[in-house]
Amino acid sequence: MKKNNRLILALDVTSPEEALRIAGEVSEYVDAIKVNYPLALSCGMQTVSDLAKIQDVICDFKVADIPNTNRLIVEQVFGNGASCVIVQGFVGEDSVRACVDAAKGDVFVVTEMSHPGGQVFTGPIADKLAQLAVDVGASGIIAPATRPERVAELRKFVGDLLILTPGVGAQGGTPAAPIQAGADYIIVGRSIYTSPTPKETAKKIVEEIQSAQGYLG
Ligand code: OMP
Repeated sequence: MKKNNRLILALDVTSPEEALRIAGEVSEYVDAIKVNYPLALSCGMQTVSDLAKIQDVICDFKVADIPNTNRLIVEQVFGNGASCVIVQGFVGEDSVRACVDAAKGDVFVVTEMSHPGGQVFTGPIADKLAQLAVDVGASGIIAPATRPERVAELRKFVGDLLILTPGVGAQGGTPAAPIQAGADYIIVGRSIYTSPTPKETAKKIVEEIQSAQGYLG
């Protein structure tokens, strides 16, 4: 996955026309497009293949099953042109390892989730989930932009693995704080795809990321 803008679009829309229009509009400002169930279930995996012609696609299916089922899901993800997949770590090392073994690209493991409920169950085990990502050879982790201090703490466990941080904008996080805390990318959905001017909004977010990088020196 390229690292030009450090912005990933979470394209949680439910029409293929809207998905392709927004993806095309913002393409110069994003490094990848994240597809979750709303788009995949409404438009099918053909939309993943179509989007993959524009950008790297991350399938955010939060894969969370036994190893064999995980393998079958991950094979479908990469067989349809995606470059990355997001999986859950709480199902255990064997299940996550099955994803890494089946992947033809990057695997990212969810740690502490960004919403308030993420602090209840995922928060207390997040350090272990980050360590699991390292142990199985994943490419990186998902960490909460809504709690930049947790991004900084999780960085200590994952070394130079990638950290992707959702929760910017609609969930209250800012673009700058997670970058300053050590994130590699921020993930933004609603703030961009509900904007009347998605391209302008994406450009502004990238400028904020660049200012934060400047602040880091
Ligand atoms: P917005 O809140 O609209 O910017 O979208 C955030 C996107 O990131 C959605 O697609 C969520 O499913 C996803 N996400 C989180 O919001 N929090 C998490 O802890 C993990 C994810 C994710 O795995 O991407």
